[in-house]
Amino acid sequence: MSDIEKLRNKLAHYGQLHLLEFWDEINDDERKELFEDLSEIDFEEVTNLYRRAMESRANGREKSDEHIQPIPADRRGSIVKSSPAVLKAYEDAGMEQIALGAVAVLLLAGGQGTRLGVPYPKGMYDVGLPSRKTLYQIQAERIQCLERLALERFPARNQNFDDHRRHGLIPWFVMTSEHTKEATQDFFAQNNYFGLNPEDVIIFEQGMLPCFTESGKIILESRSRVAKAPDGNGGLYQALKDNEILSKMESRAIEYVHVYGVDNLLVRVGDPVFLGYCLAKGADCGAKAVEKAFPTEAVGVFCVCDGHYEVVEYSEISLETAQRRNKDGMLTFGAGNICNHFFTVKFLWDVIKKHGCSMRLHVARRKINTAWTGNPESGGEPVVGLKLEKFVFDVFWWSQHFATWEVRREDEFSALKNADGAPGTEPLPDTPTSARRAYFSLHLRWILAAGGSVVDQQGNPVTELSTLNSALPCEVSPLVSYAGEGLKSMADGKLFKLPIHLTAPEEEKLRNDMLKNNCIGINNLINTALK
Ligand code: UD2
Repeated sequence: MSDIEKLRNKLAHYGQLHLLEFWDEINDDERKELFEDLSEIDFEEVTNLYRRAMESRANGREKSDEHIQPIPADRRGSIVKSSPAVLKAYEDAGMEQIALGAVAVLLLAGGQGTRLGVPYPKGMYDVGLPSRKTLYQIQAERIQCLERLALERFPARNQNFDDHRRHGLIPWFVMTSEHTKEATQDFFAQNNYFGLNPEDVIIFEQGMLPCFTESGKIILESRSRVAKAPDGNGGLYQALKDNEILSKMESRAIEYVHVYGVDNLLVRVGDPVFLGYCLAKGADCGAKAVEKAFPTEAVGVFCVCDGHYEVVEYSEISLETAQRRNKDGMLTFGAGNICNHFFTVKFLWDVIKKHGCSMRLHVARRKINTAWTGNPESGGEPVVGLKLEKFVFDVFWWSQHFATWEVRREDEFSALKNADGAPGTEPLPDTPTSARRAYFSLHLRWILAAGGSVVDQQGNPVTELSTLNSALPCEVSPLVSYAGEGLKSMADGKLFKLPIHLTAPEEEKLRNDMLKNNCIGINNLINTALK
C-alpha cells in the first residue's frame, strides 16, 4: 500500500478524510507540504483531546459555580496588609535565594497577540516609551537590575560572582510557539540579548494543536495546510517535558521559578517579595492577585473548587458568580489572576511526571482561516472554529500548599491586550496608551517618593498622575531601579521638569541617540535635576 493510501485509511478511520479534499487539485510541492503536515499529527491523541475538551465544556463552569469558594484567609497574603518589616523579611528571603542562584524566571511568550493586531511576537512590541524599549528589553533589564541588587545585599552568598556572571545568576527561560520562536530568537540575537549572556536566555517551543469545527472535523487553513494554534499557555508543562527544561534547571541548581505573561508592562520579573512570601508560606505553587477592577474584567479569579485550588477564567465564569458580593460589598470572587505564578521545581516535576497528560482542556471559539470558503488558494474567509487550549494555572488543582499574594494594581499590573482604537471609537481597556500611562505614573511616584519634585513645562508642580500624558513622559530605566529603590541619590531634593527619563550610566548610547533624534521632546532634560 502506498504512503498516501495508508494516510487515506488512517484519516478515514478517524473521520478526517476531508483533509484530502483538495489532493487531486494541488501540485506536487503542496502535496508534499500537506502530507508532512498530516503525518505530524497524532490522530489518536488529537481526537481524544477534542473529545475530552467537548466533555469538559459540556460539564462546564456553570455547574461548578455552586461548588466554588474563595481562597481561605490563611492562604492569602497582601502587600497592603503586611507591615514594612514583614515585607522586608520576605524581600530578604527572596533576594537570598536569587543571590544563591536558586531562582529562574520563565516567560510565556507563545501567544499570537491577535487582539493587539501585530504580526510579530508581542515581546517585540514597542509601547511608545521615550527609550523605545520593547517588552523583551524591559524584562531583560529588570533581570539585570535584580541580579545586581541581590548580589549587593548578599555578596557572601555567591562567592563566585564572576563565574555567575558568565553562567547567569537568574536564567531566563522563554517559551515560544511556532508563531513566535524564530522572530524571538532573531530579535534577541540582533540586540545582543539586551546585555544578558546568551547562555542565560533559553528559548524553547510549545506545541500546536489542530483547530476543529463544532462537529470535530479538523480545519484546513489552506488547500495544503492544516489550521493549527498553540496549545495554550498550559502547554508549558508538555513543553517543559519535551525540551527537558526541568533537567536544565536542575543542572543549574534552580529550585524556584517565577512564571509570567509577556504583556504586563509593570511586571516585576523574579519579584523577591513574592518569592519570599511563597517561601514563608511553604508554597509549592503561588500566584499574584489584584483586586478585580469590575466584575467582568478579563482576568480569571482564584477559588477553591471541591477542595482543590483553581482559577476560573473570565471566559468561563457565569455573570452571576462574577457579580456575587459579600455583605461588605466586596466581590466574593474578587481576587483577579495576573498571570504571575510561583512554582517549586519539585512541583513542576510532579506535574509532568504524574499529571501532564491529564490537564484540562478548554475550548475557545475563534475565527479561523480556511480553504473551505472564498478563494481556497489564498486561504479564504475565516470560519468560526474551535481552538483547544490548556491553561497554565490548571495545575493549581494538584497543589498541596497553594498561596495567593495580593499586590497593588497601580504598581504591578498594566496589561497590553488591545490596540488603541481609532479616534472617535469607544476606548478599549489594556491598550498601549493605558500601559504607558501606568508606567509613567508609577515612575513619577517613585521619583516623588525618593524626595524629588516634578514640574510640568509651565513650572506647575506635578503630583497628580492626571497631569501626566504621553507627550510628557516620565520614564525610569529598569537598569536604574527595579521597584523604586536606589533613586535617592538621583532625586532627593532635586527638581525635575517633565519630560523625565532617568537612565543608567551604561545607557550613554541610548541618551545620545535620543538627543540626536530629538526623541519626543526629551532634549537636554535627560537626567537633569534643576535646583
Ligand atoms: C491571561 C490569564 C487571565 C488573566 C490575564 C491577565 C490565562 C489562561 N489567563 O488571560 O486569567 O490573568 O492573562 O492579563 O493565563 N501564551 C502562550 N501560549 C499560548 C497562549 C498564551 O505562551 O498558547 C502566553 C501569552 O503570550 C501571554 C500569556 O500566555 O504571555 C497570557 O495569554 P493571553 O494574553 O492569551 O491570556 P489572557 O489575556 O486571555
